[in-house]
Amino acid sequence: MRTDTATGADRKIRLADYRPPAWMIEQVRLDFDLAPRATRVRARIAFRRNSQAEGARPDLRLDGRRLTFVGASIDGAPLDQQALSFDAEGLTVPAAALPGDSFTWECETEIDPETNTELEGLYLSRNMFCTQCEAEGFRKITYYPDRPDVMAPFTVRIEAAAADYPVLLSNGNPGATGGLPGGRHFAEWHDPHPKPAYLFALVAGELVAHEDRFTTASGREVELRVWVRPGDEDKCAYAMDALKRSMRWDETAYGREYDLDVFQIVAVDDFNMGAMENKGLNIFNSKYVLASPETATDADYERIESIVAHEYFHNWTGNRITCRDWFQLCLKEGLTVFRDQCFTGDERSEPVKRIDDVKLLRARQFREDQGPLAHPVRPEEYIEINNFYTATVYEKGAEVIRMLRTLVGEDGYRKALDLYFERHDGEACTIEQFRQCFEDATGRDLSDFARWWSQAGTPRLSMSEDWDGGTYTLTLRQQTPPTPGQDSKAPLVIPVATGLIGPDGAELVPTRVLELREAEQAFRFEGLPARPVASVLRGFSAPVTLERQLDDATRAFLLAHDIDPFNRWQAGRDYAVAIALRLIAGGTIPNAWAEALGRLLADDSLDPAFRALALELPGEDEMAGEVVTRGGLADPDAIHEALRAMRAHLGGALGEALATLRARMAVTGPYSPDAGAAGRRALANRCLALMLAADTPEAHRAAEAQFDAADNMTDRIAALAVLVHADAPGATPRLDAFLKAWEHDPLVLDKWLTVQATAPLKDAAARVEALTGHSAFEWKNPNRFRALIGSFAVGNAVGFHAADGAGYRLVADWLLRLDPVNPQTTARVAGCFETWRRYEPGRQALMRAELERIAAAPALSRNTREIVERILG
Ligand code: 0A1
Ligand code: ZN
Repeated sequence: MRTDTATGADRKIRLADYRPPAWMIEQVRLDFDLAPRATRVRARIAFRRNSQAEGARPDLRLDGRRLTFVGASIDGAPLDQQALSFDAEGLTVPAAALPGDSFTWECETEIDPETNTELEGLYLSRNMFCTQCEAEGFRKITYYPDRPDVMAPFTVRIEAAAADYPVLLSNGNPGATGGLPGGRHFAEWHDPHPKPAYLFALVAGELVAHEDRFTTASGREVELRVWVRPGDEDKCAYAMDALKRSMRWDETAYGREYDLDVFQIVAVDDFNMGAMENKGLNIFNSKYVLASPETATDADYERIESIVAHEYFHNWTGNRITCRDWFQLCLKEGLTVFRDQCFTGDERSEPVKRIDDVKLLRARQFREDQGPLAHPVRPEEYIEINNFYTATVYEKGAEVIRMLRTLVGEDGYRKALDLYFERHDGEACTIEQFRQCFEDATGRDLSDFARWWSQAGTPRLSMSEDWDGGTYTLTLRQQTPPTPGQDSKAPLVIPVATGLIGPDGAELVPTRVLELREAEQAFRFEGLPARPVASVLRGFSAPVTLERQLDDATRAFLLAHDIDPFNRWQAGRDYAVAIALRLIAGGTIPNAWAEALGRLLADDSLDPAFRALALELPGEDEMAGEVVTRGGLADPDAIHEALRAMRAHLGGALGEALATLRARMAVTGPYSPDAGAAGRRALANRCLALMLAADTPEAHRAAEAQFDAADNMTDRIAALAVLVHADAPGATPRLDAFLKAWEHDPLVLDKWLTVQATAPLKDAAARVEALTGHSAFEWKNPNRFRALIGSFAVGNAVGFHAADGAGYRLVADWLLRLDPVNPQTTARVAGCFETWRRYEPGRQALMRAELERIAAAPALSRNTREIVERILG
């Protein structure tokens, strides 16, 4: 890692060094003259000295990267270029050249969107101009104080060739439009809400709108538009529907209305992330907008719904109230993820959503928190901010908000949020200001709770129980292992939702939130008629690992009786983990396991979506974590073999029941992505996968027939996946047919690539290598790269961890190739190496060698260097 003395590009930025901006902005006017190789940007910015900053008049420091400076003036007087000092990160106008405490800066720059492959700033995606300014992309458009605590209203004028770019969009409300000589035209936009530069957006291209309207609770009429390429207009209805439901939900659940005359979403094909909440003009990865039954799965529909909601909810949590600095990123992201999780829970099934979210949290965030990339929800330093859009900031950030709600109750939570919106509307805030709203609204002291934002690592919760014939005592202990830069940890405030179940399965003591504040604390439950079975951490009330020794019978008891759906699912998961660990250690599978799952399967009072989750085995990565938690080192082959044997066992033991249930779950009538139908398909397809694990001819025939007859992508891709992953004879002709049917649709081709990249086969690396030569693999597109290389690296333990190192090598080769083109996506995918210390010495050495090879690359980007060097430690 570069040391503290590093300067320029690799400098560490620290929260402790935060200083208020010296200059604020009253108004911004931007004029764009669009051309692929040479876009001209004229910025007219009214600066005013920040009254908070004292002392002599400061210099004017403006961020700027890869800009061609054309000229500048202050209050209309041209500046001599010699009067400005330029460096790789921007320019400085010395205080002596500034006329007073307020002035207008005008500057013209030229940029080259066509060669901008990093997809940050203004770039071209299939001949469409679009922007991505979060976190620091605006400085690639013009010189500007590119920091979130400088907020201003923007007026934008866009001029371009009318034939090539008929649609011209920016933030806010539309203004004048018109034709110009030479086949050009223009459009103006005005955004009255002061915003930081990271929320700026511009789009220009050949687009068509799917239109609708929304009337807000107070009667404001809003025009809604989802913009896509011609030909995709029949794939936007679901995104639009999700948008309208989100708008209504934010009014009902938070009292938050939309605040402009138009709300627009644009789908773009080349995008580093999922989507971006630019004020009034959200830009989306097309993967999270476009859906039709033939091209999108149930999971895609649900993702579209939640991302549309997430970006929309940012309008209040992120845009109207933004972050003071990037260390406060969780202020908008944790809160907005929590809000979108609740939305999905309300729109679909709350318990199923909670289980899905916890699975994701454990797979991504626990993995991060327990490895070399661990950092607090609010980090204290960074080199490249784009590397901190992490599962910890997002998902653990959301868990912190959820815990707050649990601690202060629904009413307290709503009062605190109302106060937050009222007190801080239009401001750039900190976590402390957010916390203060909770303290003021509820009267609670949350100073100890605040450690959740500053202390990294996943706490381990252990428990012991005592029963004296009438009183049950639960003793809870917490301990957080050290993380990089944080050797010793203090106890956290942990809400542990707990219920007690009687021996007959009935609820003895309903859920109560135990507040664990100390390293160890005992909780007594008196006057009980019989020794209870405790259901601890119901609803996963805190992001901790619960260490609990249970026998199989108690796990089966909880799986059968717990009224808390999350813990019911968890009991099944723990049961499966215990069996896998036993198998790895040379043990056998008890028959009672399949019997317990068989009973659950047959229980039609249970939501099919829940049953589908309960039938799913832990993943290989999760198992590696379990092995390490118990002090071992993971052997990927042994883990894979154990899980394979368990699936085959279930497929054999439950064969008939699976076939019958699958048939009963068949959905009739036209496809609908609603949660009920999706749950039935999920259960039917889980049955199919287990049937295939038993490798019977009937199972193969069933999968082939399902693929051949499917009228929707969910069933088609599920059948294809089981065939391809089993290397079944029926796989190749169907892969070919799929390719032929969908070769014109890149988003569907991503599925074709991923299905093959995740096949757990011995020669997986060679297969993926071969696919990198396929014309479907346009590797500079982030979706394609993630679909093949990314999903191989994190979704194919057999291939990635191949004992000869071929998987690691393949991924490292491709990371090195992508890095100069797109550092942001490279750095994200490089996170696949973060678990290297979990594995047996042979794998460790191989992974380490690849990491060192990447680190040694001469012109490695700052993004990838930071990640790889932190992983190496
Ligand atoms: N704020 C967006 C995600 C996002 C973050 C960074 C980006 O570029 C570095 C792009 C998008 C969200 O939370 O949806
Ligand atoms: Zn977000």
